Amino acid sequence: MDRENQNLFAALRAAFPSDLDAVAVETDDGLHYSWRDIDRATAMLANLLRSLDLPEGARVAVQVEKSVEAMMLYLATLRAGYVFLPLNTAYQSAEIEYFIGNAEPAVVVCSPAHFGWVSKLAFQAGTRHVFTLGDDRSGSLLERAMHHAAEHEVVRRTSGDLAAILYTSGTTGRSKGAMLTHGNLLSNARVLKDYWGWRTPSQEGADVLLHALPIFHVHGLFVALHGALISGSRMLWMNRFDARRAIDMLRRATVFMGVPTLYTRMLAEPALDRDTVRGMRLFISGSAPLLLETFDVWRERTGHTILERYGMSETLMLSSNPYDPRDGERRGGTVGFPLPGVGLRVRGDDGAPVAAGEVGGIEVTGPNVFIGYWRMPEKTREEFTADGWFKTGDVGRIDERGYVTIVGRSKDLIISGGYNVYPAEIEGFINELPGVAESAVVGVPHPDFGEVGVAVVVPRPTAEVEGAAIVAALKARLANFKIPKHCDVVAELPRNTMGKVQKNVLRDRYKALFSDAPTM
Ligand code: MLC
Ligand code: AMP
Repeated sequence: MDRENQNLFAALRAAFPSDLDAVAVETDDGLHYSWRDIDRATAMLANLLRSLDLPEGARVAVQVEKSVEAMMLYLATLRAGYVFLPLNTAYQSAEIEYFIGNAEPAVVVCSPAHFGWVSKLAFQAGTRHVFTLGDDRSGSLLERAMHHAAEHEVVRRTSGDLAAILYTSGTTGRSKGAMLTHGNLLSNARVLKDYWGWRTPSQEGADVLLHALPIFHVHGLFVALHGALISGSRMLWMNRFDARRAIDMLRRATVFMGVPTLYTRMLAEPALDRDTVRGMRLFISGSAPLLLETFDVWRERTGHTILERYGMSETLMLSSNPYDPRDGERRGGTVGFPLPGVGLRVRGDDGAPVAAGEVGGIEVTGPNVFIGYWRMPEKTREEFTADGWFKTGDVGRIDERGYVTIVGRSKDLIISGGYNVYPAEIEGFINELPGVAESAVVGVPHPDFGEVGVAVVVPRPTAEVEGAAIVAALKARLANFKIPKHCDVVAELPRNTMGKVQKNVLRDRYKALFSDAPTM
């Protein structure tokens, strides 16, 4: 018997509502896209990709501003059976050069304004096709796709076939590409649809998602987008988050997903009140710790209890506070229960299980867990236990009722406004600057971004080094969210008796630098 096509796009397409002329996406600047538009545009783009005669498993690397067309390019890549590789628009040339060199994409799509330098890097790395796509529907990609048919049979894929590669930085060394399969993405989307009670258009109170996150990371690209598509739900679409506009759009939405910064920014707006969120069913937060204070104030102001969940690029979503009150209350400061089908355990440093409530390393398993790092078998082996569980690098505990709390990270990672910043990467760049002997980057509390990086730099003897000049030099080389918000030049770094830099001492020294940062 012919097996069902396990291409993720086939499942998403099957969930489109029967009325294909209904509105699927409405942008904040007034554009409307029907389900039929999505079907036809993704078919044209998929036909364009197929016409390029790319090798099986070809990567399509995309660094473009958020737009509905960028979403369609993602869907078309799935539809055509290729591998999507999204890149943060903040990445600069040194970062892009690495990703393109490492992933060897057959196709690169970039913003029209960046075509000069991106195409040069891509052609040098052997990429044959470079297209452009602007957030105003400009660029060569759509021009070329217009000449292709608006029908396309979804390319067959098995659940184990690669669908996307997401680069994630490492504690040491360069970024690693987490390889996610059609099965990883689809199983997670289905679990979340059920667990969060998404309501399809045929149900009463059909859901409408306010999509306000970037679409180059797990949260906006997979959790939010797949959630809406696999439920046939309409999306209200913002290319860029703006708190005031978002509050206004919440009046017509039922589901919202954000990193904590989006919640604190909306709370800073007097317009946010119970009336604006009257029609809302669910607010979800993730990607970074949601402060208990934000959780409490949000509930007081809006009457809604934010549902916090936990995940990562390598594993997609792992745990969630309950949606259904019969499963328990949503507890601030926790990330809820392991999702159905996800195994989540806590292990001590010796790898042995810890008692309930005891802290240790979080390890996970399930159909959502990635299949390894792109062309890094050694790294992949290091991150899995002998019995096949993935070591998240997060430190936490599970209480007697089963709620998971993340208390810290064993990986040296700063999460700033929902973006990951690896100190080792920033230190590497700083240490290469003239006059620098060594440096340390630590995360400190920040009222807007939750946490931000602070650099502490030791100059070489007799060298004159200034903090502001270091920050300026980094700006030319690194994505803007990675730039330390402060840089101090000091005579020496605090070290323990083993000679290791005591980052905890530095974190303590700078913890009140952004003084109105919440302390909870
Ligand atoms: C912007 N800036 C940041 C920053 N974002 N600094 C630190 N951290 C950030 N996250 C700085 C810029 O460098 C710039 O500084 C200034 O702020 C203005 O830039 P901007 O681009 O205009 O900022 P803004 O549009 O306000 O962006 C803020 C934001 C954005 C919060 C809307 O960062 C954002 O969309 N974050 C969401 C990230 C996300 O989707 N994460 C999910 C990862 S998935 P200067 O000095 O240059 O002016 C994941 C797994 C999971 O983690 O579980 O979900
Ligand atoms: P990324 O590698 O960008 O996918 O980021 C994943 C990391 O974000 C996880 O390993 C956690 O450290 C962190 N994270 C995600 N969700 C939460 C959450 N709700 N609370 C605390 N940390 C989180």
